[in-house]
Amino acid sequence: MKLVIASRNQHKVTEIKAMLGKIAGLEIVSLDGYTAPEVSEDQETFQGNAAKKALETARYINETVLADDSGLMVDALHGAPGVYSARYAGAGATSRQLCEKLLRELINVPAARRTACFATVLVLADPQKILYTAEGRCAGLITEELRGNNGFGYDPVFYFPPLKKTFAELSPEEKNKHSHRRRALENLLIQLKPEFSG
Ligand code: ITT
Repeated sequence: MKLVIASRNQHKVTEIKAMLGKIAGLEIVSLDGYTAPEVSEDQETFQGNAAKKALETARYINETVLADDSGLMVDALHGAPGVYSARYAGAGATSRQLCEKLLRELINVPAARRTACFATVLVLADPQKILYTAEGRCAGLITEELRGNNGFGYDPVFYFPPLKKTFAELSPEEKNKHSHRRRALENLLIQLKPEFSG
């Protein structure tokens, strides 16, 4: 089965390919080589945006696709930036700009109240309909400064207590073992299992 990852974010594509790449019977390809219009992410939930990205892209390119909508929810900010994670510091903001904006918003918030959670919703769709939906979450704390050079987005300020490091201090393999995206993919694979041997 061929699966096109309906994402313009190369970091996500790399992570998903690394995690799904070895499954027998699944050929994972990126959107490179397809002309597909950018889907406007105007829904209020990760689920809504992931479903929209998946179905619109599947219909346009006439392939089975996997879409990923993700974000960071910070408790002290009542769940922000949430579905606005990519645009929190304006269109086209860098990882550093996103992280610095978040740290400014949390400037007087003590360590105990800096709890946060990454979420990923994956939607698998063919041109006719949504086939499967899966979610994964990962809990952590927001640091007081940027730490580490790996990963992308908010990884430099997302401290993962079980490994005592930020996601940006983890190797790609370590992040892919524990991340919200990994957990969402595992939940998707549980549903897909009868269709694949690996
Ligand atoms: P596509 O919609 O094309 O997939 P995008 O980057 O716009 O790409 P989202 O709408 O899901 O994707 O935006 C999620 C943002 O949340 C993303 O741009 C990052 O800033 C952040 N984010 C998502 N997953 C992350 C992760 O694993 N580590 C760090 N930040 C992440």
